[in-house]
Amino acid sequence: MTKTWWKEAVIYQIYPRSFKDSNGDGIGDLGGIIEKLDYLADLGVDLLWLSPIYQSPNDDNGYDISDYQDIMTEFGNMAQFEEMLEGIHQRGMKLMMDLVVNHSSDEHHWFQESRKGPDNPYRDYYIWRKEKPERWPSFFGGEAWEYDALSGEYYLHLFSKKQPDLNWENPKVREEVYEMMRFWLDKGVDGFRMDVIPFISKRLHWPEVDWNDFPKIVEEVYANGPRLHEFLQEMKRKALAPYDVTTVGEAPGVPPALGNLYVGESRKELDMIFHFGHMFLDWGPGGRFDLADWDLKAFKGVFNEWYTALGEEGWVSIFLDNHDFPRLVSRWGNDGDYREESAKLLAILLLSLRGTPSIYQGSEIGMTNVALPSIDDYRDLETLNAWTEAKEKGEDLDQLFLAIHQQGRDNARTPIQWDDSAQAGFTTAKEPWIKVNPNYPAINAAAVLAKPDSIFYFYQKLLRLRKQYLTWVYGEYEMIDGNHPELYAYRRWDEDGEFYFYLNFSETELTELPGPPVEEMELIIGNYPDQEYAHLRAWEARVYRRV
Ligand code: ISL
Ligand code: CA
Repeated sequence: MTKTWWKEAVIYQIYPRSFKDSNGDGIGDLGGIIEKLDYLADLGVDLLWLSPIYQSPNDDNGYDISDYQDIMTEFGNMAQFEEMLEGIHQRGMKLMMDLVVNHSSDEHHWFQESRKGPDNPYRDYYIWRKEKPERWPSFFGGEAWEYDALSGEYYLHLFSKKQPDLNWENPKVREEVYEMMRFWLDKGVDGFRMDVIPFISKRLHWPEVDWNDFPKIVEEVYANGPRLHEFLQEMKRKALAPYDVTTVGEAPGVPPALGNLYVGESRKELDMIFHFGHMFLDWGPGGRFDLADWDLKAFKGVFNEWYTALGEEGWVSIFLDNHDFPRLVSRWGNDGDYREESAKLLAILLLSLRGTPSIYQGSEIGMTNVALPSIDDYRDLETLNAWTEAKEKGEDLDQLFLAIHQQGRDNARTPIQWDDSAQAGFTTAKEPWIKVNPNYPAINAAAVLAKPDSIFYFYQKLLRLRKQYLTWVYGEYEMIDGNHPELYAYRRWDEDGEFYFYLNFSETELTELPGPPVEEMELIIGNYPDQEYAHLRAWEARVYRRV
């Protein structure tokens, strides 16, 4: 296994709109990030990933970009960007930008030109068809092909209507993207997280698809297209190779068996991918708002399968939540009586599976899902589109509202709770762009910073342990008692050491711990103040080193 800085690094994802507002307009911004760099350095993370900060009409909060080489006016300007980058580097951290090049905004001048008609020089920057391919569903509801009256044809948008897909078959598009990447690389950024990168190569025979099996459509029609790997290799050669930077591809629709095509070391494509299996365990066939139960066995199975499939050849980035999913403690843990314990347990898991961990902002203070009282409080277009669609179809809105509370993307997008003052100290404005979670008086950064055994310091400690014990990074991984419905136990080992991880994903007291007698091992960290050797209490997690 080759050793590199990005395997040893820990990512911290910032969703700038909700991180910290520095100028009182209710919207997080670069000034806010600059204010909090010491906080992040103190936590001990290495690589900051910023969700998009480019010019955007914000149909999808910046994932619809109208100018790739300018900073979103609401977030600040290029001078502030440079100040921020310098501040990050001064503190020994690195910066990863979000690269959203499957699609642009419809307000990008390329699309404005492209719409004008078949003779426009930008026509082939996007994907136009006189006849509409049938039954292609978009991720955000409705069809993925939209009629454009000005041009008299249909264009493809896998996401919202305001996110037309770029035509990667056109070499000019590819050159534009590489040039834009070099613009940021020359400024000194340290890498890219690539939005839905498996989707950039399209299946040009435009197959008709079975509308009812969305995950299958994603995997077999939208992702892993015929020229994908050619494009990624070209991107590596033409844009990335001369720089010492790293890349993480967001990889929905990529099954484990295809993983090494993306991240296999010899392929020279991407360094890592975010794999998705666990993110869909609690989705029914109807998708995100079709609530289903998940079970620990399947959850463990996802990580096992990826570990086995990649072997010593490829690398992943591990995430348990991000800006598109519920908060990790609410989804995989218990955000009621055992919020602290289960948040710490999940921190152990996140930081000790094989792969580069990605911490989502707010996890380190134990932030939870939110149940905002009215649909009018919601901002995410996926949520709002689902609501409109359900209303039109006369579906059960109460049930949908429950599902929104449980699964909606805005769960992860409420402002970071900095302290217990008005608006959680996120903004001095009367109203932030989205409501603050009402639990902020109890759950906030000031509170965890004042409490020595808090979730924050637990993360800090784990981050140090990960640096101290590189076995947690490079060591082999083996699940123990994989069929256990409540216990997630595993072993990590190499020539420098051997570690046993015991995580109780339940309130049931577990009395039989598999593996060597724990009395004979050294306790490295645990989420209870003491250890009762033979028992793993509710949501208890302990890590041992064999001596
Ligand atoms: O959340 C999902 C579907 O509802 C995922 O299946 C999918 O990974 C996600 O929609 C893709 O996410 C990325 O691209 C989107 C953007 O809205 C997300 O915020 C971004 O992370 C379009 O750019
Ligand atoms: Ca602001």
